[in-house]
Amino acid sequence: MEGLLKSSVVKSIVFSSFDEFGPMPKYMFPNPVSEKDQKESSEQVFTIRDYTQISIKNLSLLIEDQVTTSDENFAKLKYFAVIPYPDFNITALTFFHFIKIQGKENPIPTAFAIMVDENKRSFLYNNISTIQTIIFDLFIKFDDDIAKGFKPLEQIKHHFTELMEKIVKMEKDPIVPITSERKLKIVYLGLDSAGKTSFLLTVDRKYSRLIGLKPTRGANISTIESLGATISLWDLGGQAKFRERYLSKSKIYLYEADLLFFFIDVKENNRFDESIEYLKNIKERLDQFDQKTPIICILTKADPDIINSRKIQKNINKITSKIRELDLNETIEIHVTSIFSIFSILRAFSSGISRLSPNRDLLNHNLKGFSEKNKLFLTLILTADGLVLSDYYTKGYLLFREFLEFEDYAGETKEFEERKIRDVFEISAPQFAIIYKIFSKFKALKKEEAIFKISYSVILLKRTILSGNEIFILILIDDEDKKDEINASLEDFITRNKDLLLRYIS
Ligand SMILES: Nc1nc2c(ncn2[C@@H]2O[C@H](COP(=O)(O)OP(=O)(O)OP(=O)(O)O)[C@@H](O)[C@H]2O)c(=O)[nH]1
Ligand SMILES: [Mg+2]
Repeated sequence: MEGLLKSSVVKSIVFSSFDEFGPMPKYMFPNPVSEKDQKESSEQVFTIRDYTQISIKNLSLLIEDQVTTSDENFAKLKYFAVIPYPDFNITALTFFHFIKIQGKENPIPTAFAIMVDENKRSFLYNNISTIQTIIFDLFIKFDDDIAKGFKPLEQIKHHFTELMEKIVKMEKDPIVPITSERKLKIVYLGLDSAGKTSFLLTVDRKYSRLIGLKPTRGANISTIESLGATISLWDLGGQAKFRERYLSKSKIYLYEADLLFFFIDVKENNRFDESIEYLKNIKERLDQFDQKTPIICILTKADPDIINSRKIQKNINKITSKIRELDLNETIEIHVTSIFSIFSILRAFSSGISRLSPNRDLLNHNLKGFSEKNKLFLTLILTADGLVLSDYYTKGYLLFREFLEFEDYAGETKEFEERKIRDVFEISAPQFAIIYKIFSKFKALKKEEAIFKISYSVILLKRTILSGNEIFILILIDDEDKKDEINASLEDFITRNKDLLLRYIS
């Protein structure tokens, strides 16, 4: 094992569990050294105290903001997160899950961390899906092995050796070189005039350039720096002659894409089949590369003045079912947008970016716990650009809507049920518009905290700085008197989750 670790980017691995004595490191590689040996060592080595500190930090991320759920559901909770440990100059990919052990009443929270040097963390991001699969495989066997109780290190060691063998093998055949920065490739695809360049410019806030937009000739690659990562945006002009080129040279255009946005103009129902054909061809290429690139479908040009019209609603339904036919596993996310509703574009873009975050699920889990505990209706964590890093909303939130009547849904047939789900977007749209307006106002105020009243509800806004990045928390409550209590609990939440935000995508 020591040899494997020496030949790998991975410096150390630790499995911790939360037992009667609190968070404890159970299995550690390499073996912890004494404090004296640590002082004398020229390399970085960990003492039992270091490993314990890492275990405490890991497990507190999982268990502090407990979401109300039954034991069986606990067993289903599995999360990955990339977490920094600045004290040790390391970053870890950590796997959290609960293990059922015979004789113990409750499933035991555990954390398993694979640690690399801080400046080599791109290794974790770039190989994340492969490493995740390796870890999943390990714990299927491991959980079985310890179902009757934890075993001595010698009897359990082979699981971890196997994992390291697989990782070392993977490193010999690197997909992407290890750099100190994560590089991401996002590709925009769709027929000509679908609205790709407009979407991109709206995200980029270059409104003035929206007027007199020319068709994109071939690939237009731009780079943005966001959340510590370099993101290259490939805007692939959609005229037929270009489309053929992307498909035949998919090794250049689609290979290694981290995320794909596919655009369809909702007004052009006579081009739906052509669009679907293109999407199908793209999916085939991705499958050839064995690439599990997330696809976000953007239904564009659903402008506020026409979105509720019969025709547009019919078109949305039609294209949605065509996409679903193509994608039986429903991995493709569908968003409805308009350049006249910036928030619709930011929501869709945020949703895509969040797919690139290994920390998204754990962050959402913790935000849910925090929001439930404080009985909040809506909680958003935003960047200064308005990107939503994490969100939580309840049905109660919809009661705040001041624009529509609930009675429409008196008859709860299945059809109504489905319509209701899709309508959540449309119903909440006007409120999001207000929320974004308030958010922009607050940003301009340059204050740390502010309260805005909108009829019967109160929006509480807070600004915080994480390693030089501004982060905003937006909370919707029904009663201003709850403010102090929420504030206290929020401080706590931010402190505990700041590392998940810090390593959101890079
Ligand atoms: N009403 C409305 N028009 C839009 C919207 N988005 C884009 N458009 C218009 O649609 C036209 C085409 O938009 P582009 O963004 O250039 O489309 P594209 O997908 O980049 O087209 P190619 O570069 O040829 O592939 C422009 O005239 C835009 O102003 C929208 O949300 N609503
Ligand atoms: Mg274009």
